[in-house]
Amino acid sequence: MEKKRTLVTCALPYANGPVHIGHLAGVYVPADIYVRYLRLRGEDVLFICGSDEHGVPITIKAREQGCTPQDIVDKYHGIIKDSFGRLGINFDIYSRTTSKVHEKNASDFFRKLYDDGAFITRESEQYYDPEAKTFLADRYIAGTCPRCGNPGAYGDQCEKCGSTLSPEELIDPHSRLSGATPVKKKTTHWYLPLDKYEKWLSEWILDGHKEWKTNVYGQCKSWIDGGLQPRAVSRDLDWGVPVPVEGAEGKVLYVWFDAPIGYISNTQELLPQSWEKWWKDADTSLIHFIGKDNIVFHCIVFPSMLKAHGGYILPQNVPANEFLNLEGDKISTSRGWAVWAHEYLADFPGKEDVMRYVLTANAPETKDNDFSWKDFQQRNNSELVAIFGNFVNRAVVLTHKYFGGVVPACGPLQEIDREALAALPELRASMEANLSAFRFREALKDAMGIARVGNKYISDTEPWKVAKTDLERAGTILNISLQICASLALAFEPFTPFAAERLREMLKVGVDAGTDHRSGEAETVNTFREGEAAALHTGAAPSEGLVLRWDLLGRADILPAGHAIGEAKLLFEKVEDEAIQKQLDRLEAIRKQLEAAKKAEEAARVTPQKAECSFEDFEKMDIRTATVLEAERVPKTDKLLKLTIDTGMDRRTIVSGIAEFYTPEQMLGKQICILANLAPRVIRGIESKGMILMARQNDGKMRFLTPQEVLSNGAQIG
Ligand code: B3M
Ligand code: ZN
Repeated sequence: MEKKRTLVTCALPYANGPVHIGHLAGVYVPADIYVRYLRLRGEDVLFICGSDEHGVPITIKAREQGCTPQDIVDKYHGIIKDSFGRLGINFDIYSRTTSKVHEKNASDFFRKLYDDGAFITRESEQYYDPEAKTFLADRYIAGTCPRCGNPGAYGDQCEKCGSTLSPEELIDPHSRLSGATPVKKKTTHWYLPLDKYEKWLSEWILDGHKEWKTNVYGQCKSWIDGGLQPRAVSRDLDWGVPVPVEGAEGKVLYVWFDAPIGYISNTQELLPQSWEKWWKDADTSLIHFIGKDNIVFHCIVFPSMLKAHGGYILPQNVPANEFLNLEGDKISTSRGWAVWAHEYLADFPGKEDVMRYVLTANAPETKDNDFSWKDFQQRNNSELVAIFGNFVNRAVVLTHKYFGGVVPACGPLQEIDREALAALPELRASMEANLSAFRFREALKDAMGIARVGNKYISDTEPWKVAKTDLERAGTILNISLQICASLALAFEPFTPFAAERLREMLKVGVDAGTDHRSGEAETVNTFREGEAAALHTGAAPSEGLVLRWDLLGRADILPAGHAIGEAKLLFEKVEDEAIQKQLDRLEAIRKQLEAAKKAEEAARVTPQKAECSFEDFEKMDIRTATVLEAERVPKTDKLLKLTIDTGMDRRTIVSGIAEFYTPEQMLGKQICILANLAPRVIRGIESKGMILMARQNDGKMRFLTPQEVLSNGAQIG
């Protein structure tokens, strides 16, 4: 029988920064779990990813850092690829959208749609930098945010208040390239008329894929119900895949047009001869793992592109996740509020599985979820160490102690044995249902359920006591315990592959890890595990001996009596308080920095302009220079100073609420500006005639105004 064939893709991360735990939890860990599970079942799976190396943010980062976009993507592609590899996220290929294969493939894809008349062209007015002589992406325009006054808002978004903006809305817009004021200039682009695909999309998704996750289905429905518009698929930019059409100089494919084609290109790069069966054969089921912000591109835009092109299969499912927060706050790359994969790997060597476990246990599958370091420690210490690790350790150590490291024979079963064994197939069935429905949190609970069953069983049966009086019975208990260990080696292989491998070494069993699809192919250039002679995926299946396959999970006869097992090894180690405190301190330092930056911003923020006043209104005010002759605090107040001033016209008293900002001594002899004709008021029993003009910052800080050089008192201002 032909094996079931599944093509799994993960969103191609932008190579303008490293990946963080939000990416891992939302996309890469669940995808890897799914792939490992299918492979254990013996299915044929191809797992494709790579870096997304085009788009405006990469060009901006390059400009900020004074290097080329290629330098940026080279750097981050390396970091990202390395992190995935070390976390055991075993793509068959991790390539990049700057590869030659992709450039040609994306270009050909566009050209076919172009030749088939699938695009429409539209002329529009875009912002143009007359000094730098280039069109400006919205991101390249900066100005003041009309909502919050942030002077550094961008033409697409204000990062301070989160508003989505258009360049038209910015106050005082200027080019980030030259500082020049942008002008509008006509330009022509190609558009994919999504409106033409509306009916088809509605039938395919809304009628045909009601089984998709509700968050995904719901987003698709609201896009489709809202009415689809043509989408531009090209940009005026010098970084990207050139538009392969005459007269399109200076234009590249829009990054969201070329990136998903990257999935196809990377498959071609890996399997130059057999890639088509993965993309064009209706028997292949295509699954895209993505974050929720990518839903429209994977469910609406890319399928429309594939449909327009023809010949390609469409995604069978798009199990998009929601977002992960960090210690209660939104993860943000620009604010540095994140746990970076490569930093985690450096800080917690050997604990790749722990992060995989915790991110799965808290996966934001149905709603946004939170990662906290305390929870990380707690899950490691009281679940992985205390339950899973503890159980396995007891079973293996006792087998060595009483049976010389050989699986003892299983004697007659007692009720307690039957109960433990009966729980396993149930948990397996539940795991299968959850895994195939992309409910990885629940599936992990089931796997942990198996460890709980084992741990309780060995605690309740106490083989270390029984062995003293009834070795045969102790043998039965340990036989059953070891069978449960073997089930755990299977159940945890998708979730914690490194621990599963250590467990297999302890049990001296192998695993059938799937096919190397490259055999029989021409040598490929960029396989994920470059230079590694070992088989792909989860470790080579041993040529002889016991080999675990998914269908053995839950059985009572996985390990035959007489099978020699290996030495006990620790599956997990405790995470100490100090390690957690170090992480919390790091985050606290970031929080403080962010707060300080926020304060500074608030201080710089401009309050909105007051309602218009007439010249006549203004003329009523008599504003003049004056000099402070005497200054003293008003008794029993914190804020008030009593000032005697020379106005050039008279000596008078003004009571002013500036004691928080100036001592009486600081005011003495200073030339200031006053509103001279303000109606007198009695403040704390003192008659105050006039008002000192003060500039007040948004954070409340105040400074008096003083002429640039000393003037005669009574000089009129206006
Ligand atoms: N690079 C966006 C993202 O990482 C984008 C995904 C492309 S998938 C084809 O959110
Ligand atoms: Zn704003």
